[in-house]
Amino acid sequence: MKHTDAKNDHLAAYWMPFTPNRAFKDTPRIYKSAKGLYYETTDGRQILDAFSGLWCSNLGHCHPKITEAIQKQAANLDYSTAFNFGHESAFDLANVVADQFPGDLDHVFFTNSGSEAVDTALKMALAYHRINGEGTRTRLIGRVNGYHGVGFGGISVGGMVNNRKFFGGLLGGVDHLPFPYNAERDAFTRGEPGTDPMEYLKELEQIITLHDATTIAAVIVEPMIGSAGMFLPPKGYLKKLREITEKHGILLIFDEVITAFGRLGDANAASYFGVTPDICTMAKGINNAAVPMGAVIASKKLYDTFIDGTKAGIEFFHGYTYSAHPLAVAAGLAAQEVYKEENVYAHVRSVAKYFEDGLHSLKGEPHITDIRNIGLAGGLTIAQRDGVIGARSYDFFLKCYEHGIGVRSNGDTIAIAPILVSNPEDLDPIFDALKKAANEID
Ligand code: PXG
Repeated sequence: MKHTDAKNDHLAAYWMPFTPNRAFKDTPRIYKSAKGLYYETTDGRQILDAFSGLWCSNLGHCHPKITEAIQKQAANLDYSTAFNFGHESAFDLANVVADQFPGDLDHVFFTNSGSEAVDTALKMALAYHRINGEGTRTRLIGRVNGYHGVGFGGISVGGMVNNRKFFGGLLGGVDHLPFPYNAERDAFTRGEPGTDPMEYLKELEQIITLHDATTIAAVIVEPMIGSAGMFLPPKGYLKKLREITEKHGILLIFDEVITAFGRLGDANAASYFGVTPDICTMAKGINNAAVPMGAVIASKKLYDTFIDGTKAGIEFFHGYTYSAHPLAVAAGLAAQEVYKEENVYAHVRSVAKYFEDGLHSLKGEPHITDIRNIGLAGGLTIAQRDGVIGARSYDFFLKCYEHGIGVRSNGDTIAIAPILVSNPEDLDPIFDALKKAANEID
């Protein structure tokens, strides 16, 4: 082993993602097992998972049905290429997923992560226009503070500064819509703020005028803003966005990597908000994150354009060695059964108000300058200490962990995403820990 001598030096070889490596390796937090709502650490502590892993373990950890499905699949068909070959269960999962999306969102393309799903969706949009005889439509529009994974496409349309600024020129021809939330006015709103959505969307009309609609391929947004700290655009924003994009022949992509499969109390945000985009991305909850998986669902119109527009051969030059990996698919089919059998979406609706009240009861606690919620997703803003972004919210996160609760800090925010099968009594310890953290940090 190359690293042996210094304190915790055996941790050095692993370059950890999105982690302050130096700080972590000095004071590591290492999980050794998980069951239901809890992780167990190597030092024997039970941590209540108030972030569903990373917005993904929606049904709790090591669900026996999902574990069994993966084990069986591993012993029966460990791998099958998806290029020119299929396995039955991939078609089954595509049907189960398609049945849950509204309108003519009918055709599912499998990937292995949300980032791959986003880049797939962007490529689909560009290729669609080209096949459709509108090859001039190459511009993409994202949003300030948007998170669309870490591929070059995703960070180009994404709008979180640190995820972009180190990485060169990115994709050309990208614009960003304004962040659709104003903390001064909207702080402590329950659910969606009531602002006129055109306050934020008039800029889309200006971008369309500036570049001309015939140059714009797609707009991509998170229907619920996740990574930036759980924010909601105002009521009616997504409907208005649909109207404007449709009017100009611009494809609308919802990045549903977090919102698909129950987080809002519905199968996906498109259903929840009653707005049907042309493409949705998903990942995470699709198979409870037990094996890496993502997917893109596209409208019939889009799919038919590819299929009918190609005389022979491959219609979409895109795919991954592990697309529709049998273990991921097996986990997906099992997870989808559990969502149904345990009536998980309705359960989220039934506890959402309790969650909302519990979170908003923290108003007035030290350092908390905003509280937001929808379904079983919550966000807090923590006042900056000495003008240093994220310093106090990181302490807040560490303090929650000391109290046995796993949440997430990002910039000056704390996000809370309880496992979707949580009951009110499982949520109370989360509120207690948040309150203690607010009172115990400087
Ligand atoms: N789109 C959205 C909307 C996401 O939330 C991705 C794409 C990328 O998925 P992969 O599977 O490539 O990681 C995500 C991922 C956070 C946080 O702090 C959220 C994600 C990832 C890391 C941190 O909220 N979501």
